[in-house]
Amino acid sequence: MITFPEGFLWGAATASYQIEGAASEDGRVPSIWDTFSHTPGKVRDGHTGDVACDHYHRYAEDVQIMADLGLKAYRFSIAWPRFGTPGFDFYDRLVDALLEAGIAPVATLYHWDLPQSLQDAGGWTNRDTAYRFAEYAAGAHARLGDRIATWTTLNEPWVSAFVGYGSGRHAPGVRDHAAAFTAAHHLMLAHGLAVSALRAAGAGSISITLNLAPMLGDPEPARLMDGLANRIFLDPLLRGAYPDDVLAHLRRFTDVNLDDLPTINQPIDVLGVNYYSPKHVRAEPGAPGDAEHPGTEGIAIVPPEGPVTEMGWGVHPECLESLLVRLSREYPGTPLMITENGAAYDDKVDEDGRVRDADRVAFLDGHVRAAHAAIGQGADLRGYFVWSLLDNFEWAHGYHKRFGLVRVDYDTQRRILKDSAHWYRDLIAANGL
Ligand code: IFM
Repeated sequence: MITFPEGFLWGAATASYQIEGAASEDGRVPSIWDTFSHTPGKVRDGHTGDVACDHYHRYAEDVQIMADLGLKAYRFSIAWPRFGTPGFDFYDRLVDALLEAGIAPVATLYHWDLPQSLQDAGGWTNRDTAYRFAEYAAGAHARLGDRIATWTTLNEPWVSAFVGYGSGRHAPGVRDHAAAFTAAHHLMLAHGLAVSALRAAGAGSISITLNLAPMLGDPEPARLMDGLANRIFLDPLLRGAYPDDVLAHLRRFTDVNLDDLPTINQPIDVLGVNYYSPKHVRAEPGAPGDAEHPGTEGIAIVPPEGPVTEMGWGVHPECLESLLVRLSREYPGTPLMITENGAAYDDKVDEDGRVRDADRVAFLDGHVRAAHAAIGQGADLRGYFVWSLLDNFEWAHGYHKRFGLVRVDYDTQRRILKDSAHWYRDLIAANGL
């Protein structure tokens, strides 16, 4: 039996556009994902988040499910497009229901649903967006700060910048290497400004969540890819400087204002880590380079060997362990939280109505054990959130990829607890395995 430290925070995560629906209710304004998903050819089968899991209306049922699972915390995101509208009251209702159920609300301020009006002015390539974000953060805290203890500024800025503005696979669908680096810098500036605003307002615990992908393979390409995906955020945020190799690379494409670094480098209380999979790379002369890692000509990302999830992502729990240990050693003093970990599988509902997702249980079991092993090696890990509570809108894949502990039937909105949900409930109850 492995046991986690007392008070370890077991939770599950979701995000506004992926589950809420109610896209044009109560004053919500369009976001870049509304525009993108309604643009033909951008999202598989033309799926949109218009209805999603209808969580906006069914939140009470969903909170009851969380309570039944014994979740200690729920990580959700606040839709910026509802800020300043009557629809923002939804978060009052949600947070109150969570607190009543004894579940700690962990709020993310930005999980990719930028108001379209800001995109029309340049989005994250416009420095002003960072200042608008800090205003929104302060305003959201003014409304909910009396009840939300933990505030996360951004979810996965690498994805916002390099998938949104580099490859264009995500909203806003821009393909421009310089824009991607500029967006990354402005996202970090937005974080820093928001941390100051939240701190000044008395926010309890403040964090940012990064998706961190260990790079495996030939050492030199792996180091560059690590710089472009991981250290490009870790170092400015936690050390106040771009790593030299990253800065040299970035300058091939654009320039950023290095005077922003002290603003970016605000003390935070927790670093959120989203971990799914490593990337395997090798030197390959003549390779064009990957659009999400601008300028990696001569480097190829190679398909994983061994088992993969429905996303095609390799299953490597040992990389979670080494990542957590690395973070604790290279960026000491910042407690860690796994804010997302999970897997998409092609679940089926059996004739008896049960979802036997043994592959997901095995995935989660392996990663929870890896997290425990990392603690044993000194990683200051405070909690673990499964992605995701519910099956939901998986961005460009639409509803085709199911990550949930809970199955959602999108025709009826019926929720079915998968075997993994029962497994997770038992894990939480025992605080171990
Ligand atoms: O669904 C996403 C989530 O929005 C951000 N992290 C990764 C998940 C799975 O792709």
